[in-house]
Amino acid sequence: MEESAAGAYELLDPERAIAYVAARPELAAHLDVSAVEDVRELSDGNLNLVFLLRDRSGGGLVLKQALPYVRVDPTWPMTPERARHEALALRLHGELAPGGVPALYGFDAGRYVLALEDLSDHVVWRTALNRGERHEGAAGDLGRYVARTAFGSSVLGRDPLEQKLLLAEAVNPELCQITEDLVLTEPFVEHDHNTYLPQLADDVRALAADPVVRRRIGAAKVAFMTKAQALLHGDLHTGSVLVRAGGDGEPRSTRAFDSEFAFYGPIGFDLGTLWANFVLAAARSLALDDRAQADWLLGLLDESWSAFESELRRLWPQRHDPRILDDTVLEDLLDEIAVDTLVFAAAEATRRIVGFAKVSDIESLPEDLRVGAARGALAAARLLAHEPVRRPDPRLLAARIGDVLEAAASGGMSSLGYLKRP
Ligand code: SR1
Ligand code: MG
Repeated sequence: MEESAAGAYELLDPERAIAYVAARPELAAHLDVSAVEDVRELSDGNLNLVFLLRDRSGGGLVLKQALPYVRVDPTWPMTPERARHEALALRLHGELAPGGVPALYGFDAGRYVLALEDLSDHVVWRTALNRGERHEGAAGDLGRYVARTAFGSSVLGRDPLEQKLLLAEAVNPELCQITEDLVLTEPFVEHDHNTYLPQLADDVRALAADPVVRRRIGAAKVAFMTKAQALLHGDLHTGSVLVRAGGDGEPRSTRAFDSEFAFYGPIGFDLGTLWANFVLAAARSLALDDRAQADWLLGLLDESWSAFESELRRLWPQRHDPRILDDTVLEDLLDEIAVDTLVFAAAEATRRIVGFAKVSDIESLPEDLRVGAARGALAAARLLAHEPVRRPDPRLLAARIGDVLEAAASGGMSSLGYLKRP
């Protein structure tokens, strides 16, 4: 039994997972408990227990249980209520962006368990990217997912009374605090959570002391805490995305999962998190001397943004209140979201190099290559934070980021992030 503020609850293990499903007739359509052939623990994120159960006739489901602490650091208490937030987001996002998230088969508020669609024919996108694979169309799918969920959960597409009730239900203070600390504060100050290779000490100091960075990140933190535009995924990095390539009669599939950080926040936060992780993947590719893959990855900035923008424009005629929301409002909103995207991307790229939760794109590189990749990511973050406060051309931006990453990967950049003279 595990204690939480809400009381004690029993944690799952492989045996209990079978008994759990057996006791829930509503899950029988997805798994034949009398014919279970495999129960696998998949818990590889930072927070939760995850089990995949499969039966002999091809049925299967996933059980995900929130622990009352951080899985990778059990001394860090964490509300299991986050499971309710994930269920809320999965339900609403599933309605607004069909096929964009795993199906939710059930939610158990007493044991903080979600029963989810078996997506074991998919792969975590970060894993695929680390292998140098390309999943064409996935970034566009995610741009459309963000547009549909943002439009449909916000006052743009929803009755304002209903939207306010949803917003109240989605207030997620503990998980937001993690992001406020880990993404938008700690990497830019001295903190015990910060760890990095000693060769990067000057880069980290220079970034944190840069007055433009401090001003933009500070403003971004205020925006994160106050700009309740839409029900976001809240943690939309490439490790929160499952992809399946199309072929053999199966369509392509892209699913955003792990939405426990969902809350009403600035739409650019989801896009910026994605952008940063494309940049980190590109830094890895350049460290491995694969410029073609890095160019493809940096092209995903444009692919995701263009899909987002086109979808928002497509939905715009269905806006809830066209009496006063005319087309100029849409243009201003797109400008605002793009500018937010830039700075949230800067924060996410920085924290994945400096802060508590690192990424395998960089961490799995041998140390001699890791320095250049990490230095490039920090320089790219600085570049993003220095962008003018206007809607960028993502292709031109990507080209500049590519140059910075390449210079760092090839040792052509000093520790302060400036290009060395040839
Ligand atoms: C303590 S949680 C650390 C990180 O893991 C999650 O996936 C979020 O990205 C969070 O910042
Ligand atoms: Mg996660």
